[in-house]
Formats: sequence, structure tokens, C-alpha cells
Amino acid sequence: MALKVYINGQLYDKQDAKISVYDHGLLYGDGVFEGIRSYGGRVFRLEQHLERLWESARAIRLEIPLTRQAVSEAIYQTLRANQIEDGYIRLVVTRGAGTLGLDPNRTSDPQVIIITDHIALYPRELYERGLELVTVATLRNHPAALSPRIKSLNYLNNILAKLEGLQAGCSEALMLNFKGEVAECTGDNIFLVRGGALYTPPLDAGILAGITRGVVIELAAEAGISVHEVPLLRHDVYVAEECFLTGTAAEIIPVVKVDQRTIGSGSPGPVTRSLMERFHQLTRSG
Ligand code: PXG
Repeated sequence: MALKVYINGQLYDKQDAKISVYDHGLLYGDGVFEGIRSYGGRVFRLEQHLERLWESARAIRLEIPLTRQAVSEAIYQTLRANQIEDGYIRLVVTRGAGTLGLDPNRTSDPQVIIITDHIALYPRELYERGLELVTVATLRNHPAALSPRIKSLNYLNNILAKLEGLQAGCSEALMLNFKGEVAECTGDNIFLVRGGALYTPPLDAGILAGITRGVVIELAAEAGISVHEVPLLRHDVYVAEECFLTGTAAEIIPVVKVDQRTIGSGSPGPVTRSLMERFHQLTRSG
């Protein structure tokens, strides 16, 4: 059975799920998206993902042609059509087809696309052994030029960083902001552990307000672990006892090496492992 993809109210077989080459989503990266997960047939933190999508759309003056309720139902409909319980959902809203030229006023019909599929970002063993990162020269977008809070279809900033990371043999890359502070990775937020407490860059470091980041902050509070959202430097990363990344696709993944420096003991630490366990409980058996 072919995988079904939702576009504007209809389900299409994967090979027939197509949009116009005049769509400004393709021509200019003019659109917004969300990466979401479902666990056991339930969409994880759906309200928060929809809230962020609507905020991203508002920021670029893109009117989503459906209500949140309708998008929510369309997601469940697409999951059911593909019989996916534990899956990955890519929700995309493009500006729609228009004339050549940037003017978004000369477009019509924003496309609402829902892909439901499976994703395994990193091999299982990396969750046990931990990841290696490298700091790359590509700075995270200056928040005054293009807010990293907008999850737009324009991911070149992150892709350039990802290319640099891969070039250096690392599957994730650490990006700094224009002040030289730690921002985030190309598709994940970053946390450090020091003295039993968590440290993570604040949103005004110019990062995406990650939903998994928010979940980890909640889980830490439940576990009695204090969380400090403070500007961090690379030095803070090098001297951290533990480090991990958070993201919808990656969930929580330990980091054991950054710029050739071993972090802590060189294997995933106890705070990281206990948060991974809590996250697993929340998503798999909650
Ligand atoms: N920073 C950036 C730049 C991201 O793109 C995150 C942090 C983590 O946010 P969430 O809300 O997911 O905790 C992201 C999210 C993919 C993929 O296909 C990427 C993301 C999410 C899901 C899938 O590579 N990035």
C-alpha cells in the first residue's frame, strides 16, 4: 500500500503528492513547518506545535487556510490512513503558487501538506555511546535579521552548518550566535549539566523555542533539578560534566565530545540518562 500524503483536504499516494513549481515555498523558501512525533497513536504536544506553527505563520503574514482543529483532525486522519502509531509528522504550509518575483501578495492558495512517516535520525548505539559535535563557523542567523524563532522553510543557515559539521566527521554541528555565545545545533537545542543543575541558552540567544527543550525543562522540575537559562560560551561546554541535545526527531541524545574535548567522563552521565528515562516514560507509557 502506497503511503498517503495529505494536501489541502485530500489524501494522495506518495508519488502523486505534488505541488506547483510556482509555489513560493519552493521558489523562495516562503512558508513554515513543524516536525512532530506520534507515540502509540497519540500526537505528542500537538497543541504546542500548532501554536508555534501559527506564530511562525503570523510572523511572516501567512494566513493558514484551516482552523487548528481542522489541522489537528487532518493529522490524525493521515496517521490513520497510513496505519502509523509511532511516527514522524511533517506539517508544512507554503505561501502557495504565484508569479515569479518575491511579492507574496501575488500568490494564492497556501498549501497545507501533511507527511506522516518514520524517522530514525541517529543509530541506536549513539544514544548509548553519545555524539560528537564540532563548533562550526556558520553563525546562527542574527535574530534582528531573521528570527530563529520562526520555523520557516528557509533552512539554509542550518544546512550550511550541517555541511560543515559533516565535513568534520560529526553528525551534529554546534552553532554560535553573533555574540559568540552558544546558540543551538542545526536541528536540536543544547543542554549542559554542571553541579547537578541544567544550563541551556535563553531564547534571546537567538534559538528556536524547542518543544522538546520545554519538555526537558518540565521533566527537570519534576525531578528536582534546577534549570538555568543563561548565556553560555564554548568554554562552558568544554568544562561541563554532561551535555545533551533535544529535538523532536532526536528526542534526548547525549554528547560526549565537542571540538575534540571529552565532556565529563566521556560517556553519557547520570543526569542525562535519568532525563532520557523520564522522557521515555512520558512518551511511551504516559
Ligand atoms: N533547533 C532547531 C534549529 C530546530 O530546527 C530544534 C531546535 C528542536 O525543536 P523541537 O521543537 O523539535 O524540540 C529544531 C527542530 C528534521 C527535524 O527533520 C528537525 C527538527 C525537528 C524535527 C525534525 O531534521 N528541528
